[in-house]
Amino acid sequence: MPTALITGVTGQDGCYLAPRLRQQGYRVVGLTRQAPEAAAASMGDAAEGIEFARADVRDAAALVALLRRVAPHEIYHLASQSGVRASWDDPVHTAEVTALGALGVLEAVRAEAPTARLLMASSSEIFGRPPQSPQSETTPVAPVTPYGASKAFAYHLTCSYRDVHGLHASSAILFNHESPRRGIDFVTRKITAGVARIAAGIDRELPLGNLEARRDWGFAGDYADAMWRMLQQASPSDFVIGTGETHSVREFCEAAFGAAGLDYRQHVVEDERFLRPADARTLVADARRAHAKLGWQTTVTFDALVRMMVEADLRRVEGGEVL
Ligand code: GDR
Repeated sequence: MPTALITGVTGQDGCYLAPRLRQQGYRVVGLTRQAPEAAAASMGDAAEGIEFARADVRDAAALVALLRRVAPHEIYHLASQSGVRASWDDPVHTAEVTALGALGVLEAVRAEAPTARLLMASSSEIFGRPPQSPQSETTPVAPVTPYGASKAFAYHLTCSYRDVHGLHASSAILFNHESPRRGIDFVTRKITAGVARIAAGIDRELPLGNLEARRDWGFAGDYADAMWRMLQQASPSDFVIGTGETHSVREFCEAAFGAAGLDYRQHVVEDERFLRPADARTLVADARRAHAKLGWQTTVTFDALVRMMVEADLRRVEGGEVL
């Protein structure tokens, strides 16, 4: 039975990746900062069959000891401070967790598990405000945010550890990916939770930042599939993962409010508190390499994704959950 170690297992992507690996017969060890009971509770059904290990990714010695004990065949490094807006509020913390945490994982793998396969969860934010659209594996890395710069640091060192130390290490350059498990601070979930509250009469308005920002939004379950496929390749390499379709925040609002029979223009208000010091304007993936080499395809359209998220939040509010 192969063993997979997933860092940041309680996050959205871990909740899709862990059950997928379990279904395929992996032993899955999930790294979390939380107590195992709290981690399992936050993951719900997705926690089934996972062995939890507790450590902070900034603790290099703990990572080394963990790899020695677990002896993983595959490592998925998903742990991160993943809020772009939040990275402006605390850039040093972001760099410690997202940049130095990734370096600690690379070092631990080099020292204790040099034959394991490593997947670094990277981000389209490494491209900043790219001169070309769509973005592919050859687009220049030029981040404009503390989060993007931290992910770029991890990306460059993953290339370097692969070339210099011969690790089977690959970066998945993931564009925005969403689901009903998305954190409430990200714009898609903020919108669908807002729709559910407004539909239930709990709220009337939804304050948002830049409505014209465009993103390539896919379904998180498909991105977990891409990560697994990447580690099944004989040789390591980096892949851009995204749908190739772009929509504005405004279009997301229109679709999400529309799915609940509402008109977003009557509820969405622009609020400068949610504007960012710098924001990537249009990010859209050219994932042709992933299609060709990994046989990877998306399975959920933009409209289906929006409906899935709105319906899940409507059900939560109906069930008495406070969003
Ligand atoms: P992003 O995701 O920064 O792209 O990073 P987010 O959903 O936070 O923002 C997307 C776009 O929406 C605009 N926006 C708002 N965003 C938030 N959060 N709240 C608002 O009220 C709001 N109004 C408008 C933003 O300005 C932005 O343009 C995500 C994260 O998951 C990263 O970890 C990941 O690496 C990238 O996607 C790919």
